[in-house]
Amino acid sequence: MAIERELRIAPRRAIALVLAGGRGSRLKQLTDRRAKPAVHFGGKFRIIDFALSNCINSGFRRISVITQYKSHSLLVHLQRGWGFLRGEINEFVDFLPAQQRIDETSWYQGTADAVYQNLDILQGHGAEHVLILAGDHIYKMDYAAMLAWHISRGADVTVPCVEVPRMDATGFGVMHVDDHDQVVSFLEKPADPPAIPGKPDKALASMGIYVFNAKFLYDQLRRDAADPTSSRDFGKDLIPYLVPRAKVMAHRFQDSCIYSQPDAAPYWRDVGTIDAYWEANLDLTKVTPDLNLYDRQWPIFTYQEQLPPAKFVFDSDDRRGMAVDSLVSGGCIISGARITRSLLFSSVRANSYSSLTEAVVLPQCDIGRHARLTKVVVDRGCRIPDHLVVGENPDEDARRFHRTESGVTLITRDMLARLGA
Ligand code: ADQ
Ligand code: ADP
Repeated sequence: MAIERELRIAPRRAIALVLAGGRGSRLKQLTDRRAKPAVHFGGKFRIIDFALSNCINSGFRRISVITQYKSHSLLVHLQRGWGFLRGEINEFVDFLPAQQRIDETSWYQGTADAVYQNLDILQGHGAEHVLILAGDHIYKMDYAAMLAWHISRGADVTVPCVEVPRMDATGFGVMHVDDHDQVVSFLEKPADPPAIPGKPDKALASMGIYVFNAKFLYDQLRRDAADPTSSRDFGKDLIPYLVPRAKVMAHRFQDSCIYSQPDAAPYWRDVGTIDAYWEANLDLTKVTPDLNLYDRQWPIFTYQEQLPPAKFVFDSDDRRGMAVDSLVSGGCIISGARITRSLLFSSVRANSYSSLTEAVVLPQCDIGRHARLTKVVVDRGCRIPDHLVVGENPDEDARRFHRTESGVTLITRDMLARLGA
């Protein structure tokens, strides 16, 4: 009975730290002015909303977001959308910007340093467990189930993991586990990732998030900070150091646990590149997307402006404005334009004779008359000039915009300004 109660209240007694300071440089110009966790996703969300919603849905109510790189857009979003927790009953989402609390000369170095520099604040909360999360993954996960698993296994640290194609694992921490799922080896971003025994094409990748017993974490952060050879990173330093010395357990990721369909593949995406970002957004336009955003048991919370409904109108030439296999958000007006397999964020205007195909269009864009865009990501606030054609001439697209090898073109305001548009 006592253990059941302990497991039930553990999320309320824990603290969740969301690391949101990284740039995500592989997202190219999309993160020129905002950190990756602030990047828009899925028509009305920001990437960080997924980790934060998982916290709320799992019963974690004390959440600190650690920020560093270009945090303005992220902070505005969090202040507007995530202020609903109640301080008077010890619930909060607060911010820990890099502020040189310990070493007056440096910003956060690695991820472990970002936590270490806030040790005094963290200890002040008197938490029993610390959940360390990344603000830059898209997934739905029951952190309470993971914490209960961590407690019941008597672990010092728990690292959730997913099976990924072996050669995709070069960007991840890759581990081996024993028969009881205790981690026996951990290699951060190996050039030649070791396969899972018996599964030569798969590797077991760390999701880059961790459950720690609080006191154990604080001791380890102090030890790491005193080690001049450490780069102060969880994946590069702390976890590999701990694997042979402590009880580090690997927890198999399950898609928001009890709520997912029994046969659904677990959904976890690090939308770290323009291609992955475009694909994950476009996936939502499929009849049955891999990510279910319509699950009322596991809602994704966000800030949303008050906007009128999307509107589809005939233009003055009697041309029908229409969208098929597409998601169109509030405030959009589709006037005589054709939208196919596309995802439009809020307040996009698509004007007469324009067409969008496999386009991801961020908020407040204006698509000029006769513009024809295919396989694009259009950053917030772009005014696409009349007659612009993208997606039909790779060389020209690469010269004017950022075009990936697989043929997705990213268009930003700065690129359009350089064109004189
Ligand atoms: P990476 O994703 O490469 O690998 P990293 O770039 O350190 O890890 O980012 C982790 C998280 O911390 C991100 O949410 C980022 O925004 C944030 N962050 C990065 N530097 C920060 C700083 N100085 N201050 C505050 N926040 C910061 C990690 C692990 C791998 C694992 C992958 C899974 O190291 O082992 O496989 O995540 O994606
Ligand atoms: P969001 O991330 O909300 O979509 P924007 O795309 O408008 O916001 O801008 C991202 C960040 O860059 C914001 O913090 C904004 O203040 C800043 N910003 C926008 N335009 C400029 C500019 N021309 N020069 C410098 N900073 C800018």
